[in-house]
Amino acid sequence: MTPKSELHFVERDPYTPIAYLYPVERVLHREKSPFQEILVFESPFFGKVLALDGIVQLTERDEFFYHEMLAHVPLHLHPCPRRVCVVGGGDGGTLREVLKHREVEEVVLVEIDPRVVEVSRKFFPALSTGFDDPRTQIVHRDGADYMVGEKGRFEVILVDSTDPVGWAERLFKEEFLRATYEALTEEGILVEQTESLHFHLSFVREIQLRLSEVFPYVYLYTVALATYGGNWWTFSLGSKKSLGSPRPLKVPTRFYSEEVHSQSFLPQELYKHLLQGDLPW
Ligand code: AG3
Repeated sequence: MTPKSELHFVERDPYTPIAYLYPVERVLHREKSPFQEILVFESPFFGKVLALDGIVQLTERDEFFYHEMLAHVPLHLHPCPRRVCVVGGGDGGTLREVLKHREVEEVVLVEIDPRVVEVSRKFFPALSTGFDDPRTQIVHRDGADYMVGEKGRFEVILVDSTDPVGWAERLFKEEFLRATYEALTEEGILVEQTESLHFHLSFVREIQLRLSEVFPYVYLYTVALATYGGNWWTFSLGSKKSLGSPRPLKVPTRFYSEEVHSQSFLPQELYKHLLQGDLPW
């Protein structure tokens, strides 16, 4: 354990029943943007860490688990994802994964806070590789406002948001989900990051039910993460068409694979109980 005198970062998330303590080697950056407090620090095990308003968004050590799962599950399920929208994701991690797909011709990154993009460029070069790709368009707008104007434009929409409080809250409301439905093409797929199955169970259920008011086919898949509070992290997927097997693995990955893909969906029985609201925890 680290001695008491060392500097620590304490993540105190009001929606998480425990706090996480990260030893801090160095604070690399700290600012208050018009939208949030942005903090980058170096931690011995996790490497560089990005926190927004005191909540850890990514660490160099485990970011790829989350970003690969958010991007590659839907991108391997869609027959030909040409145009993709990433809502949030200003660090560029999701964008990096999306751009690995050769079918992708255009990615619109809708990030409300330009400072997150700039901070990522400076401190997270391994994540921000896609910002200058000719297929990338960066739009600094509220994702919920942006989506309303788009009709039949995207094959896949990925919501890489912060927790569903503050600016991100609207991204989980029915109005936004309906806007994404309209913004998707005929076989379109939406995925939202939807928090922890341990700590935010009723939220996960609520989103699943809300999604099924809008999309005919709704699914839930998960990944185990080292750093997000609750660790058993969920992704909620809405699709206009019923989904089958994924296309064969198309891209280089560190974690995602065809096997990981098929094992990531919640077992039927658990899923049924989740929807019924009677999971035994
Ligand atoms: N996605 C962050 C997910 C939410 C983190 N929540 C938490 N730690 N309580 C955005 C960052 C990765 N691109």
